[in-house]
Amino acid sequence: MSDNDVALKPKTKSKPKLDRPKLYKVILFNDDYTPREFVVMILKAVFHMSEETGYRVMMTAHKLGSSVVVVCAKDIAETKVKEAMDYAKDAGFPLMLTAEPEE
Ligand code: TYC
Repeated sequence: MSDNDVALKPKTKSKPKLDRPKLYKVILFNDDYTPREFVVMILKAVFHMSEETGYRVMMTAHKLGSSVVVVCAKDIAETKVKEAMDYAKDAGFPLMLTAEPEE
């Protein structure tokens, strides 16, 4: 190898791929006691849904047992779940929401 030659080292290290942070689903569960209008009010206040979207999501949970409300980052999902359930608890309703990681 002369002085001008550039020694090309085989690349042995590869950059570790950074995993994208997992997304979380906020799930709304049906119950027999929380009034429909209260559920819609929560969906509007906490999740910024329109009346129509809130009504549709509420009715999906009412008919099928549960409904996905939103998919977002873990901390946002958990904060919204707490906010919504705190509202319900204060009003004396057993409304249930959870934040679950997406597969
Ligand atoms: N099932 C309730 C009722 O008939 C309404 C309701 C809908 C409650 C959706 C919770 O996630 C829910 N009053």
